[in-house]
Amino acid sequence: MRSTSHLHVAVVAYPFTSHVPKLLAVARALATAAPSATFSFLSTADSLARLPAIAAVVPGNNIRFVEMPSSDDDGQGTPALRRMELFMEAAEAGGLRRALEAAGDAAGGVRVSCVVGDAFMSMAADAGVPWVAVWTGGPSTLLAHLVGDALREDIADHRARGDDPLLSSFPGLGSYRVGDLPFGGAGDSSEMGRFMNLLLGRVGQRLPRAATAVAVNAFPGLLAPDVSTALADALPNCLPIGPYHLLPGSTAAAGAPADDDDPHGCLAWLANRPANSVAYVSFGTVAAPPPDELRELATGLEASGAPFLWSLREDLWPLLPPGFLDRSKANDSGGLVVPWTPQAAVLRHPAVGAFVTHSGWGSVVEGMSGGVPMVCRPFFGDQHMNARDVTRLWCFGTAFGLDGGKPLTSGGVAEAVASLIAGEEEEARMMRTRARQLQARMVKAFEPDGGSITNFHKLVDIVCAHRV
Ligand code: U2F
Repeated sequence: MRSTSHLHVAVVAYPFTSHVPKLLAVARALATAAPSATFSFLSTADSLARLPAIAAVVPGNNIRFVEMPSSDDDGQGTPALRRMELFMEAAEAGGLRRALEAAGDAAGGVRVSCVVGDAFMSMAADAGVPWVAVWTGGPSTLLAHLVGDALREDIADHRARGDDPLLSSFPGLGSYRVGDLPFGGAGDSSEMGRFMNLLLGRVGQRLPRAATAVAVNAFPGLLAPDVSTALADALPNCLPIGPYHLLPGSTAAAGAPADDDDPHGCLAWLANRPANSVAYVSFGTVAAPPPDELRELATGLEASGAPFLWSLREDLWPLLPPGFLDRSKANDSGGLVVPWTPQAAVLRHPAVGAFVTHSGWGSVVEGMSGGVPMVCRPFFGDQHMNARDVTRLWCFGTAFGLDGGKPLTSGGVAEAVASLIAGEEEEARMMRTRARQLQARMVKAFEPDGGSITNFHKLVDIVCAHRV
């Protein structure tokens, strides 16, 4: 246990989508490892209000929650993109610095000695104290953002010509295609695309210049060697400590979620299903399939013959095929559709045998931690690169929509799900085996001398080395 007098660490969240719980998992782990230090967790009031009560509980009771102003707007009815823009403009214009000062005042005048911040909050580079950045997305995508403009220029020609070569001239990116990249695609001309490009462009410039260390949500040895090497070359103290949801002090490490984290009774429903029989479906917190795909997916799930648990935003339920929800409510179809699940626990449940996912990075590593093979349907951002890794590097799943081919159809879903769950063919058997092998490697990484734990202790030392 470290001597931590006058140590005040601010953990700064990017207060949108699923970034807050991921940063909180890191904060809880650090606060557990350094119980005499003070931790201030900074996020907006509404994002903090959405966290389950259990999130605040750590043995040393040393995390305090500090509200960051969301914007001049009241947030009610303001579109999500506008709220993100207003928040980031304010944070860039001195808002983060003022929030750190306020955190110091609230801690009895003990100034913040180190910022551990979501890499999206890259204005922390100018906060005047060491900045430890936490990357929540796919690590290969981080590499693409670090190359940034050089890569954009190179791919513009390819896109204009409509070819899709491997990115062999960029270290670490040689297994990916132009079409896998998180920027430069059709979505980039959207308002959201422009906002994310600006935000991630700043991240790519500031991280190598100003970060003291960068945490990534992977365990050592998971990434392809050329990706790991390129990240280590580009970044100071690049530390794979993940998956973050398994770090010491996390709810996953502590066991099953509290009942109020499972208001729709998903775990009880799973308890009545045979091992490896259920298809779990979720597209995370942002992505939504277009209406025709949603219907194809629903029809395909029913046709697969597998029981399914589907986390789907309620505003999309009216788009499901006629009678689908009634059949699932009556349990005739063997399905359960709910607006939210305790996903990490669901994926660790023995009944789950396949995961239909948007391949957001958090979902990919949660699926691995359950040893569950995947069907990917990537939409935007890092999701194509993540799906590429699932299908070609780790080979424990299939994908729709990679290389511009194989769109999601009901027949494709039925076949992929049935095959991953119980297919006798060699490929399906191998995918199930590889999923279990990845899970076993992840478990090893969290043993006392495992790779993630060793790196986590290095991170704790870096964070605790700075005091006021
Ligand atoms: C964006 O990701 P998302 O929030 O859409 O996706 P994930 O990284 O997969 O994280 C989703 C989290 O939400 C949780 C789930 C994950 O931790 O356990 N969750 C849940 O608990 N219950 C549910 O019913 C549904 C989800 C972006 F879209 C991705 O491309 C990026 O990789 C990601 C990076 O942070 O951010």
